Amino acid sequence: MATFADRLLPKTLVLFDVDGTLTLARRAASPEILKVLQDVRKKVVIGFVGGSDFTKISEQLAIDGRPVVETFDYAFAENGLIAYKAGKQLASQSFINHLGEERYKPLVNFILHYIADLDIPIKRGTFIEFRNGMINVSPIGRNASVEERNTFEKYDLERGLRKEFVRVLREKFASYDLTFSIGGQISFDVFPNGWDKTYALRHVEDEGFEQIHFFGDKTYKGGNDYEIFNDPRTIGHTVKAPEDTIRILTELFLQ
Ligand code: M1P
Repeated sequence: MATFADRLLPKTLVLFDVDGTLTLARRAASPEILKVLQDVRKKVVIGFVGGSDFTKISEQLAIDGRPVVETFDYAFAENGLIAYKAGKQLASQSFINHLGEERYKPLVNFILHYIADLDIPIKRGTFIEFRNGMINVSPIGRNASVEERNTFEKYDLERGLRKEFVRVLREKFASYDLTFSIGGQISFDVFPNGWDKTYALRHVEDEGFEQIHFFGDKTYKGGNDYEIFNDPRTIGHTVKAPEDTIRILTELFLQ
């Protein structure tokens, strides 16, 4: 059971998506939002729930080089498959253990063939990123620069490249019970059904919180914030950018 007795509202937890909610896509958080978060933390308990891996989120949310597990009470990367509370790592499962090597190999082989056959203007490197709780698949490759990302995102929006890729995978690997989630600019995440951001709630459900707020930008159906935003355990807030997050936090907790 969490105590957080130093907070004015110790039974209120506020969780945040990262990209589009606390930061611009893949960018570092602004000093302004980091200051608001630390002010809010004096009142309530705070945490982030990102789809990305822990290292990337840590870089984005670091304050003066301090580890994020010191500046957030709960840190959930890969939808909560990597989880920390008060600086200590919590036990979790892994994608490969869940799926098994025998089923994983045909999936990876199919994805790599599909990407090899895709005729897109540029390709870079790291087309599949293997993470603890998921794999991340990118047709252009995760080594793309910021400019290349932006160009690909536009190109994909016009052509529905990722949507079609995901449609094919859903059909071909229907028996695998996997979720394919387009959460960012150049890729999509693949994880077992139920391992969306609601997975993070498993780590806090016995902690005695009376209110759990969630802030996210991709709260629409198909977005990677949809499930946790609509979960009956959370009070959802949709934002379009970090400025919205600051505004709502100020209205709710800083006046
Ligand atoms: O947090 C949203 C997504 O951010 C990244 O997506 P992309 O590289 O496509 O912009 C990835 O880390 C992805 O896993 C994550 O869901």
